[in-house]
Order: sequence, then C-alpha cells, then structure tokens
Amino acid sequence: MATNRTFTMLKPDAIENGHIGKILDMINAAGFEIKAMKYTKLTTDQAQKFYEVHAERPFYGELVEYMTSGPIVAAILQKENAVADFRTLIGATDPADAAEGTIRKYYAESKGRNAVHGSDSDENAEIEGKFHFATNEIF
Ligand code: DAT
Ligand code: MG
Repeated sequence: MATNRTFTMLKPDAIENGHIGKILDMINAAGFEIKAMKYTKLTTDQAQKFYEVHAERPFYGELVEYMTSGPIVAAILQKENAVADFRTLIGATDPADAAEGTIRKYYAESKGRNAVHGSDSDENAEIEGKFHFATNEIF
C-alpha cells in the first residue's frame, strides 16, 4: 500500500555548494510537504548500513567515504505518489542522463556526487525514514 511518503537526503556536495535553499524550494514547489527534517552528519557505520545493498559494488567504499565527508540534510516528504514523483523530480543517478528541470540536472556534480537521495520504493522509504528519525521527530 502506498504511504505517500518518501525519504530524501541532500548530500554533502549539495551542502558544500550552497544549494540547500534552492533544492528545498524545488521540493516545495513540486508539492511535497516536509514531515521531518534534520541537518546532521552520517557516521561511517550509518553510511555503510544505509547503503548496504551496494556493499558488493566497486564504488561502495567511495560512496561511504563521500557520504560521511560532510553534513547532510535528511527529510521525510509527503505527497500523493511521493516515491515515484520524487524520483522524477530528482532525475537520473548520473546528471549527464538527468532530464531538464530535475534537481540532479541543475545541482549534481557527477554520478557519485549527485546532490540528492530519493527512496526507490514505499518499503524502503519507510525503512529509511525510521533509520534517521524517531517517532516523535516525524509530523
Ligand atoms: P540512486 O541514488 O539514483 O537511487 P543507486 O541506488 O543506484 O542510485 O546508487 C546509490 C548511490 O551510489 C548513487 O546515488 C551514487 C552512487 N553510485 C551509483 N552508481 C555509481 C557508480 N557507477 N559510480 C559511483 N557512484 C555510484
Ligand atoms: Mg537508490
């Protein structure tokens, strides 16, 4: 059953490049409501666990190092059809393939440093949201 919620992180490159405000504007303009939000930094353990599905991939070490290299903004977003619509808003993993008007097209540096995370299923949105937020931090 669709939860109408998704989970996002504005990644270290987006923060370093000063893009928090512009990305949040795009998220709001696309009709997403913020249900939880924090400015934080992942520990190596957290980043390894969050990206566990990619543990066997050649870029895993680089991914964990990058995701722990600086602060992130984590958030739970709500909208009808949130997971799919947010994936559309962020664009393809590699900004070179991302459609015009998407967050990654505007703000991602590369396939690895790609500005923003978006959950890929309702089930993962729920798991990822709970990974980052306690019940009393979700509204
Ligand atoms: P997405 O973030 O679009 O869901 P994914 O789940 O396949 O993409 O991969 C998770 C992250 O891992 C991705 O945002 C950036 C990094 N990544 C994926 N493929 C990569 C590659 N070939 N080289 C470097 N980093 C990669
Ligand atoms: Mg993914």
